[in-house]
Amino acid sequence: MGFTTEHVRTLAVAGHGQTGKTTLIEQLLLAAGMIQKAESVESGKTVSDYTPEEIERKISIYSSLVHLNWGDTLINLWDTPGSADFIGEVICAFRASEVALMMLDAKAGVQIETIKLWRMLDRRNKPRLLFINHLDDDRAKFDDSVQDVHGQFECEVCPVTIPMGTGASFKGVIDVLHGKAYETAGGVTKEVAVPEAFKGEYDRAREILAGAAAEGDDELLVKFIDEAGLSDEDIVKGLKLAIADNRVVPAFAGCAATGAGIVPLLNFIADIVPSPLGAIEVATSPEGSDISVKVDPKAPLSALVIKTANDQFSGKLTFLKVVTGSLAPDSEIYNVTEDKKEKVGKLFRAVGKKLVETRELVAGDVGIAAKLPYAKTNDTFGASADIPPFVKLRSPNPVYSMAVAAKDKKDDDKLGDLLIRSCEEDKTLTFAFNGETKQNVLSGMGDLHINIVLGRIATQTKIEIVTSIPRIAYRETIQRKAQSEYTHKKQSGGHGQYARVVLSINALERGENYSFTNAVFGGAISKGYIPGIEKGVKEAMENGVLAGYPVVDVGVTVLDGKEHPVDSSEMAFKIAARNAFRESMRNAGPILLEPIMALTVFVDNAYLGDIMSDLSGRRGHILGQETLGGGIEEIRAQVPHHELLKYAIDLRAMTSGTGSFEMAFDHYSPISGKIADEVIQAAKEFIKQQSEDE
Ligand SMILES: Nc1nc2c(ncn2[C@@H]2O[C@H](COP(=O)(O)OP(=O)(O)O)[C@@H](O)[C@H]2O)c(=O)[nH]1
Ligand SMILES: [Mg+2]
Repeated sequence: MGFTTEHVRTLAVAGHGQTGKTTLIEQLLLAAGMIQKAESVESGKTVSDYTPEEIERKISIYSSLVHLNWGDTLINLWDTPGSADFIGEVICAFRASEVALMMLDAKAGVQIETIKLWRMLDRRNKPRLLFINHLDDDRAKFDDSVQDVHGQFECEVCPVTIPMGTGASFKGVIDVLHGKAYETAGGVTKEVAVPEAFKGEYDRAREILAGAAAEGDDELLVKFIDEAGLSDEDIVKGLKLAIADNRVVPAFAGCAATGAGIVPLLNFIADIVPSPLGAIEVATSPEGSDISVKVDPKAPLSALVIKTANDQFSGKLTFLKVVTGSLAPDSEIYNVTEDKKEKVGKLFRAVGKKLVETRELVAGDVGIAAKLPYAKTNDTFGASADIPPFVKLRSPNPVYSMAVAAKDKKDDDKLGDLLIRSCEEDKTLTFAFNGETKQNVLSGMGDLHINIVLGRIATQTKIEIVTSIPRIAYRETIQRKAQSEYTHKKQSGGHGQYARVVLSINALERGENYSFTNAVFGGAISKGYIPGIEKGVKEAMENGVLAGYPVVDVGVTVLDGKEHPVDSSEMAFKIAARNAFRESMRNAGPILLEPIMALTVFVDNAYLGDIMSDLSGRRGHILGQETLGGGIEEIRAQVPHHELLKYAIDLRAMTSGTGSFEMAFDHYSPISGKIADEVIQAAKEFIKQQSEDE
């Protein structure tokens, strides 16, 4: 069945882990008749947690796509993981969706990942709905949860549905917009009149909703004030504008375990949530500037690869969003990013792992193409090669790394290929050979993330993988000025070699890296040999004199020298310069520099003291601390990278799994004494080991 763009809705269901996202999706599918029975996450049989990794761990790891029909509306939903380890999957789902449906646990209110995800949505200015779940729990607090979100994010939150009781007395929800109540018992929901006992609450909620709807529209505002209220139609009209402009966050009450609150949510999505029509994707013009591309079914085809995945049964799956035009099965399209033609075979919609063939994906819709050979996450497809490519998503900085190798050396290449393929699917994963430390390093969003990637490869291929904590990329620099000279001379028999270089080195500001000045006076060295000298200096700077780490923040000035009319060469000057540099460095107070990371930690207030003292034990420098809503603390600090290699694991242990952090390289800072001695000793052993291996 074909859908027009106006009839499509795409939402990403997101929120802190355990808030009930996967369970909610079961109920939404059940209500729409897509499945016959809602399964629990514990049973391992839910539609959206279907991979072996998810079933084993009972959490969502990948963003899975489902769709359902509600009246004549097609609703696409992404079930996203709540753990920060899998944020890459959430980012993909956000990109594919016009709106996010944020899940909140009514007994916990705003939680750490709620804050991080909300900030991400703010940066994208993405409208969102709020589903306040777990209202059957005795500790559930609906109004407090609304206030929590309002206070934390300084946004207008207006309930569209409100609960009838909470905990054991929770009966269902009242649809404030249509003045109806929905009672849920024994898995069955029936529509009833608003009970007398809730009339007062209903009236108050209706007033708030009407006020929110009136706000952005002068005509509605006049009506609201003059007529002391708005009609259902006027509220719908006002809310549509308010949501599209991201001015209001409509909130819903419910219980995903029983399906309470589902029907009014689906009605709202179909009637009021904006369709993709006119939504904007940013692309890059041939001149390199940003251009806005509006979702438009009438323009020629363009589409965006949201992500790719490898399915056990169907092979490679490409999840894509059509931005303009429409995509038909058995067509030929152009992969603009890879500069290749792609043959599209069948097209599908998904219900988790189940794929349903579709005849068309219209602008704004999301779906799946199977077995496209070239497609990679972030690629752009077009009707022709001249379609401007969409901008690539930026991925967050990795927070956890592992050095990896195959136990059996002959598997190393295969392991490398598989990891490179994983990085193409998952943009928060990087795999690279670090020439400095001579290690293959896999980096990602946490130890769980890395272990799942490696675990999947190990089970699928039987390659035994050895992991270790990666070596740190230290640097070396100098503390003072020094000068030295070196004469390279080999003049016994045949064509000789001769070069003499006098140079001085001085310390530069941190981060300035390198400068090279030729101050040779009166032609003591011909101009033609200067590049050879610079090459020699640069070579010497690749391995410092302390522990063989790259040398940074040094200014080099060539002062004088001498050449021989026959025996001098670029090579001879390079060798002389290299030695002169090393000699100077030894005399210039060489020191080690270690990388310092900018760290942001989010923890519940109860752990603040522990985290602070732990950070000082890690030689951390606290920059600031802020109390956020919901009893959450945000701590910003600078901490040596060396002290953070296992922070993902340690923070989890210290906070019973609730803490979360982000980090990025900040600067290099000197180390001395025992800490430096250990680094130097370890580097010497490593270099010795390397030469023995060769
Ligand atoms: N009592 C109750 N349990 C719920 C509710 N929603 C989800 N759960 C349970 O909470 C746990 C986490 O749910 P899940 O859907 O996996 O959360 P997700 O991590 O957000 O996807 C599971 O044990 C669910 O059965 C609810 O509204 N009430
Ligand atoms: Mg889940």
